[in-house]
Amino acid sequence: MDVKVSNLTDLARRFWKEGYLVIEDFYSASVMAGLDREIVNYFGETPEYRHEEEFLARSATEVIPWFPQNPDMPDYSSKIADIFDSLERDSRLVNLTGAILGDAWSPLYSMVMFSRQGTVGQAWHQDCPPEDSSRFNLNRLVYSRTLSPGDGGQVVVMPGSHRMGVLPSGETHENLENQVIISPRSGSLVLLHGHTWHRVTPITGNFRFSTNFRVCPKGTPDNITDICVYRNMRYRFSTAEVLEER
Ligand SMILES: O=C(O)CCC(=O)C(=O)O
Ligand SMILES: [Fe+2]
Repeated sequence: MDVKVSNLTDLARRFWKEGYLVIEDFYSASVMAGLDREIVNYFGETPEYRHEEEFLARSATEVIPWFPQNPDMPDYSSKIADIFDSLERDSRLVNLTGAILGDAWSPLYSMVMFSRQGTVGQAWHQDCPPEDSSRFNLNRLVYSRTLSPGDGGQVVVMPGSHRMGVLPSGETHENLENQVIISPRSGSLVLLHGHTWHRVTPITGNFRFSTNFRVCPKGTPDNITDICVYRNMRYRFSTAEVLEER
């Protein structure tokens, strides 16, 4: 897809109205094939969980994270990190990010999130607490394979919810009125505001994963996504602790 300077303003306006933006065919099939190969190679079909048991049980979220660009990780490989770096350096992605956040923004890290076949996906959540509207992360999600509705693993968002405050408490995977279901396609880029209510439907087909190049406005603490808001709790990852029951 052509992300031209001339339509950057329009794309940014759409993002700020809806709290998310989907651009199909952003990356080419050959680039996606290379990314897909590395991720499948890293995880295999049935990787082990790394989150605390309590989190997995309570959050109704089954993901296994990988931070391929983080040199402090024991499994870091500069050759693999290069692949992620080159996707992130794409000038169209850089320009679009700047159009949305302004010039002052900083990268967080990239994160691949893997979900095994037959698992629940991800419950409704906000990546960080929404009380201060100036403090948020921006997800820049890339999908290397197409997931049709029958495969599950669909991304569900609530349009405009980045301005609607805290996600109401309730059922973790409930269908909400006005929700929008995004079917990721190979090469799709999905931009998602961290305060936007979102979830991932159960994985009925093969395993699925997303690659997220997270960024935030400059001056945002780099642990901005440490506390996640679910419908039944607020959870802090660094201390593996339920901060609030809801
Ligand atoms: O895996 C996805 O499609 C969505 C991931 C997500 O919720 C996030 O990156 O914050
Ligand atoms: Fe999220």
